[in-house]
Amino acid sequence: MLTAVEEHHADALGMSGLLVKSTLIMRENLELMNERGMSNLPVLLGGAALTRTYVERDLREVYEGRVFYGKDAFEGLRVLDRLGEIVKTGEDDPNFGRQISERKVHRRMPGTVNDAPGELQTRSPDVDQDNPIFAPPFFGSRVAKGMSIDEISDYLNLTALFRNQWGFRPENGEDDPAFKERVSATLREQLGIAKEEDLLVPQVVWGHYPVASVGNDLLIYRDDDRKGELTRFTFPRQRQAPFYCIADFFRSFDNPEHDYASFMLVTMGAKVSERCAQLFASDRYTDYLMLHGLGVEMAEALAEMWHKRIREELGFAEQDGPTLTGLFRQQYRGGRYSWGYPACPDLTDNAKVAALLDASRIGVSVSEGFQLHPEQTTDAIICHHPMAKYFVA
Ligand code: B12
Repeated sequence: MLTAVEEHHADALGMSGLLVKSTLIMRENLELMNERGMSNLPVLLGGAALTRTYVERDLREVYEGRVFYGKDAFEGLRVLDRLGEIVKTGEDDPNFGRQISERKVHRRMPGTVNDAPGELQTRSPDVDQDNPIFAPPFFGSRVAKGMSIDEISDYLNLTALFRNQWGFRPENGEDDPAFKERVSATLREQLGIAKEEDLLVPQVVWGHYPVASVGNDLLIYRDDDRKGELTRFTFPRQRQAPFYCIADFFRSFDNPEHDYASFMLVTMGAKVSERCAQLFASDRYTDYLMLHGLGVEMAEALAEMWHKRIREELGFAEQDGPTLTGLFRQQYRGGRYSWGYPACPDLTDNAKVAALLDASRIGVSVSEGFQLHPEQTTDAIICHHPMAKYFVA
C-alpha cells in the first residue's frame, strides 16, 4: 500500500477491515507509517469489523497524523472533500482527524451478575444432558462438488443481497414482495452471466465425528472407540448466567453415552474472486459490486443448504420450520456456529477446521491472518442439541 501511495502521489490512504484481525493489522500499519515519517498522509478506515470509537480514540492515540472512520463510502467522500478544501484554502483545522474521542464509561450497577466474583462454571447448569443423540451415517469427512447453482440460489437471503450488498431500496411506495420481484429480474440476469461464464464453483467438505466435552473443550475423535483424538477446540464460556459454552451442547467425557458433532466448510471457489478483481481493475465498479455481492451471498446460501443436508443426514430435518426466512432465524433443531462470531470468536480455529476436514481438497487454504481463501468461503460446527442457538460468550 505504501509503495502505491508513493507511486500515485496519493492524497490519502484508505483501508478496509472485514475481520477483527484486520483491525489489528491497521494499527500496525499506522505505527509503521509513523516510523517511516509518512504520518503527513491522512488515513481513512472502514469495514464491518471497525467501530468509530476504535478509530477515533484508540487509533488516533497511535497515529501522529490524521485518521478518520468511515461508516460508509459517503462518509469517506465527505472527509476527502474537507481535506481538499484545507489544501485549497490553506485554512487548516488542526483538530480535524486528530481529536481523540472521549472514552465511553460503561457503568455497571453493583450487585449485578457481572460483578459476582468466582461465578465461572465448568458447565452451564441450564443445558440439558438428556437430549436425544443422533448418530451420523459415517465418520470422517467427504467432498461434494458440482451442486446446481439454481438449487443453491433457492437458499439466497434476498434481503441481504438486494439491500445490503447491492444497495437497492423499494421505490414509489413498493411493498417488500413487489420490491423483491422487481430486483429478482436483476438477480436472474446476474445468475445467468455467472452460469454462462462458469464463475461460481460450489464445493463443500463436511464430516461427522465422535466428540466429548471436558469443561470448555470439545475433543474430536477419529472413531467411536474414542481412542484417537484428532483435535480439540476450546470455546469461551459466558461469565454470567446461563454460563453457556458450545462444549456444553455435547455429552461430557465421563458420560457413558457417545455424542457426535458435524463440521462443514463451503466455498464458491476462486474464479469469482479472480473475476471480481479483474472487473475492479478495469474500473467496472457496478459489475464488480453485483458479482461480488452475488458471490458472497451464494456462499452464505450454500452454507444454509448444506446445513440442511447435514440435518437430513442426522435424521431430524423434518423438525425444520416451514419457510426459508424461518431457517435464517434458526428455526430448526440445533445450531451452526462459525468461528469469528460471538459464541466462538477465535479465528485461529479456522486453521484447525481446515486441517480436520482437509480443505485443500476443495482448494481452500487459511492465511497467516486466519482468513479463509478464496474469499467466498465459510466454515462451521453443527450441533444437534436443541438448545444450541446463537449467544454471546
Ligand atoms: C456477507 C458476510 C460474509 C460473506 C462474505 C464476506 C465478504 N468477503 O464480503 C461470507 C459468507 C463469505 C463470510 C464469511 C466469513 N465471515 Co462474514 N460476514 C458477512 C456480513 C454478514 C456482511 C459483510 C458484508 O459484505 N457487508 C456488505 C458490505 C458492502 O459492507 P462492509 O464490508 O461493512 O462495507 C461498508 C462499510 O463498512 C464501509 N467501508 C468498508 N470499508 C471501508 C473503507 C473505508 C476507507 C471507508 C471510508 C468505508 C468503508 O463502506 C461499505 C459500504 O457502506 C458481516 C456482518 C455485517 N453485518 O457486517 C459478517 C462478518 C464480516 N463476518 C464475520 C466472520 C467471523 C466471518 C468468517 C470468519 C466466519 C467463518 N468462520 O466462516 C468467514 C470469513 C471468510 C473468509 N474468507 O475468511 C464477522 C467478522 C468479525 C470477526 N470476528 O472478525 C462479521 C463482522 C460478522 C459478525 N458480526 O461477527 N462473511
